[in-house]
Amino acid sequence: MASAIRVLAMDAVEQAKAGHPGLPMGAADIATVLFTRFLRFDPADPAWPDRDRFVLSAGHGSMLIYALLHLLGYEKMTIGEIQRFRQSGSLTPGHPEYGHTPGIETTTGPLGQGLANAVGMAIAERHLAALFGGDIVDHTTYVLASDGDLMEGISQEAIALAGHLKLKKLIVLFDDNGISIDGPLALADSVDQVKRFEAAGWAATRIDGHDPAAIAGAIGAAKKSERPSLIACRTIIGFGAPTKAGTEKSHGAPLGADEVAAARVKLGWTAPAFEIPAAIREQWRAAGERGRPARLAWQQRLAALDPKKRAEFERRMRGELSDGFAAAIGEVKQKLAAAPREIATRSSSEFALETLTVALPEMIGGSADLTGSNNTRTKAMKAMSAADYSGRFIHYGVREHGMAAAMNGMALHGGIIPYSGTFLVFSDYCRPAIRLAALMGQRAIHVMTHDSIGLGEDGPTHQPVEHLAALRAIPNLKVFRPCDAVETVECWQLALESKDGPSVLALTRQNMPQLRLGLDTGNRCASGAYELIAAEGGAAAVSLFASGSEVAIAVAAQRLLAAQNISARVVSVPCFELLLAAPETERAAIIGKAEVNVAVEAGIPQGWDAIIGSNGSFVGMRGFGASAPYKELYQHFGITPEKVAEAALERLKRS
Ligand SMILES: Cc1ncc(C[n+]2csc(CCOP(=O)(O)OP(=O)(O)O)c2C)c(N)n1
Repeated sequence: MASAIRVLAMDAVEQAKAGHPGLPMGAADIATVLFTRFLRFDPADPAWPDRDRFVLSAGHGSMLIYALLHLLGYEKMTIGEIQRFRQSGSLTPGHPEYGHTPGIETTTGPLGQGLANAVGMAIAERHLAALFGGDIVDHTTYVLASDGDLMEGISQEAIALAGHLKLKKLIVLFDDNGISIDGPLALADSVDQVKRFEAAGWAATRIDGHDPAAIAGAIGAAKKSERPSLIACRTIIGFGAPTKAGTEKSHGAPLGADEVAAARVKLGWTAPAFEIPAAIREQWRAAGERGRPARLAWQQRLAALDPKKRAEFERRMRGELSDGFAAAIGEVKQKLAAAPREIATRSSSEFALETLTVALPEMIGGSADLTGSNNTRTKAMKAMSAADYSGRFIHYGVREHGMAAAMNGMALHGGIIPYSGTFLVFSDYCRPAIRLAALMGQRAIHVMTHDSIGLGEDGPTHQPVEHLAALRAIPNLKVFRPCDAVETVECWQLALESKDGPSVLALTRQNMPQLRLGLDTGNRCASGAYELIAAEGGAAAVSLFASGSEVAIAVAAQRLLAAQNISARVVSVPCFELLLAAPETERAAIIGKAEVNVAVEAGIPQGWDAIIGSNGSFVGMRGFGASAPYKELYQHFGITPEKVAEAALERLKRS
């Protein structure tokens, strides 16, 4: 059965003239034991909520999972798809892609991410089991990880968190083949992975990864462990290839016709390319049917559940917001209309979260050790711990990258809307995971506070400058920068409603006046930008655009211009992506037709030309920040109403 995986992998790579045969050939025995004897799944319903999860963290070995899906009877994974490995539109892209191929739990390729996603999946499982009971939620998360996965820094964050939370239903099968692209691992690494995992609180063992009995024994023991488990499976990369096995030559290139033919002989495989002998195919199909009774029994248990509880479970797994959500938004807005607040937007966010997290119990908050600064923990939230998985606040520790990747795992698992906190400047530490959330269309919400030089004395290491632009560059990520308490709740609403992608909420440390007074029942941030203040007396000569903390500066600049009889309007721009996605006529109306456009934002200008045009004037940052009280910094860098008014006047003179 394992040889079937091996030949499919080498044949598909050969046909595509690209790909990685080595890992699938080396890990075939591990995968065969796991998928035929342990993994609980049903090809007839790849999204069955209580299935075991399998994450191929070493995504370059994609042919391993494609071969498995084909052999196990996932309907869409035909032999034709295997033959079209890496070709346009096939279900077998170079690296496994979530949402593209049924049976793929997460997009992998950037090493280390899958392992960290799996930690999030295992957290989600424990949390939902605590809420809905073991009859409904009781599954294991398995990972196949390579040397590369374990060399990546993110793996340390992930395993430390998993060990700390005692995620006993997480089992990592380490393809311990001692080879990476450059050659023997000894060139670059000499870590004892078993000791490393043990130090992080895992159960860890070392076995022969080509011995089915040893593999089964180790998985069986891991399933009984009270801790997460590492099984280091000593394997030979490219197993079966007569001259290239055990070397990097089998890692990332076709083996070549002669080697493939010789491997067939060595493996005792006589069938031609892409043909699986009937007897072996049957055994695989039988393995694929193993999980059906378990799924049907689970469905019966779900059907027997208290109807309210069942409806709630199903709603959460569908990712739909609760009926109480709209009312919760309305309630926060009403409070702000009745008693306006001059507070930092990070505090406005906390104010909104106090109500939203009650309406949406699926929101699981957290922070990378900046809870008191990010204001992401609401009063009623208990911390999640190994002793109590029902807690809804995760102390991620100083592990921004692991946090963002675990959030992706929770979102992918379903039933949870993860949100987190760190400083905006550390978005760089989360970026690879945020990018993958965007690629996979996952709703992970990042609260990122201290969003500019406005954070003040911590200085240039902590002051984001290029971060808004860098985040806006990620497709399918929404970057929100609200200007006051009302915009903050509106941006939260939009982030929560963005079912198909992640969001960043960039929030201030410093207080902001509430600019939106009165009650707006609609969401003015929904089109990404809107006219906050119209020009007095007819058409505007100047349009002033700003986001977040600089909107108040634009408002003050408008008054300065008015004193000189220049009519200006102020447009608040809380979300570029929504504005740029708005219908052309709507966008044109928001941007307006003033003679002069000026934008102000305490960041670099990159990206603003899409709004203000190449003739627009930009007031903001051109280099790094500095260490001083924030009001002085705004003066020092010339981000002031006077400078904005000056910029407008200068442009008017020139035009
Ligand atoms: C973050 C990241 N860096 C680099 C790569 C490119 N890459 C793909 S596989 C690999 C290493 C291969 O070694 P290993 O993980 O041991 O896999 P094996 O050779 O056993 O298949 C590298 C560096 C990547 N996919 N992700």
